[in-house]
Amino acid sequence: MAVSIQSAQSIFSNTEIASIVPATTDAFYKLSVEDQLALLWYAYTEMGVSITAAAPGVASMTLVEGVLNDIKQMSPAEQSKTMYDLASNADTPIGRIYTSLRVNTKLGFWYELGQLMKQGIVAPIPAGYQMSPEATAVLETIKKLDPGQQITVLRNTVVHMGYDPDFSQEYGKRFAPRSTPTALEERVKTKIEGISEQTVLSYIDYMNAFDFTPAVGLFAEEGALQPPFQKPIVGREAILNYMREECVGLKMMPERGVSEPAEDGYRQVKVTGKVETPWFGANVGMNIAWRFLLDPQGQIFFVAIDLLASPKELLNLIRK
Ligand code: 45D
Repeated sequence: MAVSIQSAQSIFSNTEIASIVPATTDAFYKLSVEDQLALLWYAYTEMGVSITAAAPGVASMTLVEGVLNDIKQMSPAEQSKTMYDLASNADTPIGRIYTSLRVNTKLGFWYELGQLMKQGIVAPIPAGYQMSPEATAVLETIKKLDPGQQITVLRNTVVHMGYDPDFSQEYGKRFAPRSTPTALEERVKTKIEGISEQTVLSYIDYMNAFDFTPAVGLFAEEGALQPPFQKPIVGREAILNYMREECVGLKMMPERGVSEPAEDGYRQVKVTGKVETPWFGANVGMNIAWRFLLDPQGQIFFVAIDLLASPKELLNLIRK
């Protein structure tokens, strides 16, 4: 059987991913919009981990200052309506602006709104609001997740708000801003126990330096990158746009891995370790696996990034 992106998706298929995250996200979407907003508020304020002060720096907040100022001028009822419209994907001017934003800016927007709600400048969730039993159950599930899984659920809900029928989810067709890579003298070389494949080591080093052009150069022309719970992003240009949009500020800390020959001269490599987001820094270490399939030239034909079910999966390096 020839190697394809589809066949590559099942390398190291015994990796246990945190499927509780998409399951919880689906349960969330079945709730009323009022319940969704209240649940997010309780989850966010009671989560036990908080956003680091430096975080909004990755968010290009100038893009949303106008919208935030407009919201501040509104009556409390209009403010609540604006949040309701965003969460229910209503076709409004703010909904359309919101959808065009990068993920980090969407998160920054809600971070600001959350601060304003705490200060009483934006309408809070009404005191004494009673969530439905279903919403209470989803909230309880979220509270029991590990912090890396909790913040992934929150992020998912924020990403899906807003409205735009013409918006392209295809990264290849979107403009993505560039950022400045870390200076060469400030870079640190990664070591991964059990791994000597230069492609894999360079991938981590370039990603940690936010040097996305050479990082993408490690991929085969039609190579693919599959983020957690998403479809593969195929081709260098699309991957580059994705990285520019979503990978600035990430800290990758691979710990160990295995490498073994695969069919047709390919090689499969699994690496486990932690990833930190600029939003939570060292407060939240996400347990991650990278499953690489390298082609005979040593280029990345496929890499899946998985959010692991539990910390014990960090040690699951069985060759399968
Ligand atoms: O509605 O190698 C209120 C890739 C109430 C790339 C609120 C990767 C009302 C390749 C509370 C105000 C990227 C795939 C809302 C690796 C309301 C690669 C606010 C992996 C919404 C390793 C809510 C990277 C707020 C990974 C403020 C796994 C919520 C990155 C804020 C994961 C939530 C990053 C935030 C994650 C969540 C970041 C800031 C999961 C951030 C999550």
